[in-house]
Amino acid sequence: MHINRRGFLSTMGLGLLGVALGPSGSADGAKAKRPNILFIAVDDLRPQLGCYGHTETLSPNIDKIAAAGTVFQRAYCNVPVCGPSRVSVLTGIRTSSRQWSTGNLKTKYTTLPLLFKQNGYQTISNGKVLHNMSDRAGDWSQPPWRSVAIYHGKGDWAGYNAYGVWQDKKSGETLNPRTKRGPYCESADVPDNAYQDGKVADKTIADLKRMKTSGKPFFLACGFWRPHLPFNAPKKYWDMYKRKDVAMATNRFAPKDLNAPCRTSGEIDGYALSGKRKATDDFHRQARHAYYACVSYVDAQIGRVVKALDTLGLADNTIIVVWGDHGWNLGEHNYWGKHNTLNNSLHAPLIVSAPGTKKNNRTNRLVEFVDIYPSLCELTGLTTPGHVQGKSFVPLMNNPKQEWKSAVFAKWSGCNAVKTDRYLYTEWKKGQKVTHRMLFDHKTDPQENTNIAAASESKETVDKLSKLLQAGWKSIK
Ligand SMILES: [Ca+2]
Repeated sequence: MHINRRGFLSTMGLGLLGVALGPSGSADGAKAKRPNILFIAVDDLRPQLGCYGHTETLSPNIDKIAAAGTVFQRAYCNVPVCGPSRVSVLTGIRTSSRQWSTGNLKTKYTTLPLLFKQNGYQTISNGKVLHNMSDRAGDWSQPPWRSVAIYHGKGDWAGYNAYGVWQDKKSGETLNPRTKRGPYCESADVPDNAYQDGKVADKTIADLKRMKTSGKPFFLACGFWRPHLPFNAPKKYWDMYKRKDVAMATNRFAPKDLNAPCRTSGEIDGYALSGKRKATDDFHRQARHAYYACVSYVDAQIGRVVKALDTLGLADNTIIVVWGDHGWNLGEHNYWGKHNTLNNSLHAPLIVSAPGTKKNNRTNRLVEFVDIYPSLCELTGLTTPGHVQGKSFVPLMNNPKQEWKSAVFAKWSGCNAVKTDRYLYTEWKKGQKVTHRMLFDHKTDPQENTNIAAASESKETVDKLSKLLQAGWKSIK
């Protein structure tokens, strides 16, 4: 048992384990009832949620978790793509866009699930947690579980469909001629567990029932596949929205004076019903409608899991973390995807509820995904390993307005970015020479419609932010 006494006591001071300790307040009591963690990852979920003020999207179950804890209103991923972002969360290391698995990290590290496993937790991985199922499979108490062994299979629609990705026969008649994949969205009239996320919820609920009687604390990771492409969700979730009421992005153009190699991937064009259609109003409305349906579908699965937690009497001693692995552009700048350092790609949802912390809490302070690892250590009284490159955000869960990090950092292929209270600045370099810059003033231009990096009045800001990028995350307190 590696309890850091100082960390434990400071946690006690915040009253975080007050519920867990029981009337005796003894350390043994805390040891016996160390908080569980329900760790919910949602693929490609941008903060398109009611609790982030997006009331056009229906997410009542995530909003309920938010009401019981803290919404990090300005949380940033460290890499805007699935695999590397997930590696950064589960290792606490600032990854690059090439680090799709933990295997090529040079730092010596213990992953978050391994740390919990070493400290008496049952660690479970259901659905998409790390990008590859085999990555650090031994760090979990049981082999990672997915409803199908392989997701990124090769072959045509029939092969994909075998994994339940598409459920509607019409999808099989609507293939992308190049990839032979089905449409980028689908609204089959099927039950929740016809698609993978319903199965992930079923498995997670079964695990909760099993763990209720095991007597051990758990770190239960539950990774939902939607709203990642293809935007497939049961029809009933599409029916929650009226197409005509779905608002399109108001900035369907490239940022003015962009002059930088900022783009998005062609991922969506690997599916049918995309391509040239992307510029049309029909597509903009349909794609947003489809994304919202997927958000509501996943939200309902999260609701089922949280309800089971409650019914089983586990809720009072369970920390819940909900995070999307990065943001997404839903037609803004005519982008459909992530893969750049625009705010829409880097800004991601992060919601944490923990026993003994403030409810209905929200903070505007800047946090980043490498901060999740040390925060979970603090909330459970474990020592944060020395390799971790983040800072615990737990103090913000009780005092959301206190002084905090003045900047957070992100990397993408060929560039580095820094987000401060006011600005988001990106730099591309060849050797030591800066080749391109991108600067947005979020105070005057939150939609990022004008790159002001080359403007003469930006010179002082650019110099300052360039130096900050050079100094890096270690220079930030
Ligand atoms: Ca993702």
